[in-house]
Amino acid sequence: MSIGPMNHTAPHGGRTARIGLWGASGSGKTSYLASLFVAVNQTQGRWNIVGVDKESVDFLAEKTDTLTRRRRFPLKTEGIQHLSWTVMGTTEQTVRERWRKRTETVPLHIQLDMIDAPGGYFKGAEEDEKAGEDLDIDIDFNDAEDASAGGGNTPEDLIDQLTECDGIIYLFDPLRENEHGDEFQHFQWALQNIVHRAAQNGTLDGMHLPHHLAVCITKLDAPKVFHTASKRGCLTVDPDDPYLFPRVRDDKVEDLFRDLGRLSPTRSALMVHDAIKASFHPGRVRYFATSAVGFYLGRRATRFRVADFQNVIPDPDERQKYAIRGDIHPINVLEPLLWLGQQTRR
Ligand SMILES: Nc1nc2c(ncn2[C@@H]2O[C@H](COP(=O)(O)OP(=O)(O)OP(=O)(O)O)[C@@H](O)[C@H]2O)c(=O)[nH]1
Ligand SMILES: [Mg+2]
Repeated sequence: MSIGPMNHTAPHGGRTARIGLWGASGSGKTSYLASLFVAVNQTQGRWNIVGVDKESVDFLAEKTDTLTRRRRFPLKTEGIQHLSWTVMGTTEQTVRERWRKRTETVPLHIQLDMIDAPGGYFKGAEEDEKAGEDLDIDIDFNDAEDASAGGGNTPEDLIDQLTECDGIIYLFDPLRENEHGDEFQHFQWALQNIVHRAAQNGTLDGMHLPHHLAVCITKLDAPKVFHTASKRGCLTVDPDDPYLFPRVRDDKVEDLFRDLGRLSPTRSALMVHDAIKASFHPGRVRYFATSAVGFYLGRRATRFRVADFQNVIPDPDERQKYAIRGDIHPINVLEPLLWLGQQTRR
């Protein structure tokens, strides 16, 4: 597995999928990216990832270290950060011959240009103060100067950049929504501006945005989210997973999104769900239930135990609000990226 830099010209000649991350402050955007290297490693050699430039190489190396060795979460993002990675693997392709069809395995390289910005930007110019309260500010891997490299650095610039993306990963944090109930406020400011910009650019596809959208429920490992998914009968296990970690059934994720939305004081996530339906092409939206850190697995345990699953605990050093208890086992971190990468190649 490599995180070294590579030549910017893709060896496969494939096109780059530009992907933006969208989500309120503290919804888990940076943690999601920070867990990507481990998520790729989990595939046991089926996928590999390399940084395209130094900033992207350093991001993977530093953030992986933060989550896995230091067992801490990344700090609140300052400014817009551009990251560029190539994810390499193989895919099955159907080949039509004269009398029959057959599948063959072909190399697949997905160029990802990612944008990570502070969640406060999705509400417009006004700063989100609440989200920073629980985060430590003395160790900063997100150098503000680096972060502003490669494009403007205001909420309006972020809207421009998202409008130009092929795919968007929208992170919905049910814990934040449960506490603040302001998801729709965040969502609609950005959405209305993206639609407006796409209309100006002439890229609207009828009444829909041209983007593919991966809607990711974050923090599945958190007890409130996990128990809701469990009570609603949404959980399943992948028999190929040696640790038998629970996952949300593909056909239940969208229902879970609505169920979690109903638990919030304002039910604003229900309006987000309706707004997604109104603005994105139905065939271009997919829901995922994710966790950057995944469930806890005891040192000697060989499989998931529902009696002891929490991998996020109060920080014993009290430097940050939370710390990570054991190894991380990202859930559905690579999958949305592969889905977006594959969709946008077509
Ligand atoms: N339980 C759990 N908590 C998480 C997870 N990912 C992130 N968190 C928590 O959410 C907090 C915020 O995560 P970040 O990744 O910084 O969120 P962000 O969206 O990048 O935030 P901004 O940069 O402020 O917009 C972390 O400090 C953790 O406390 C996860 O997978 N599980
Ligand atoms: Mg961040």
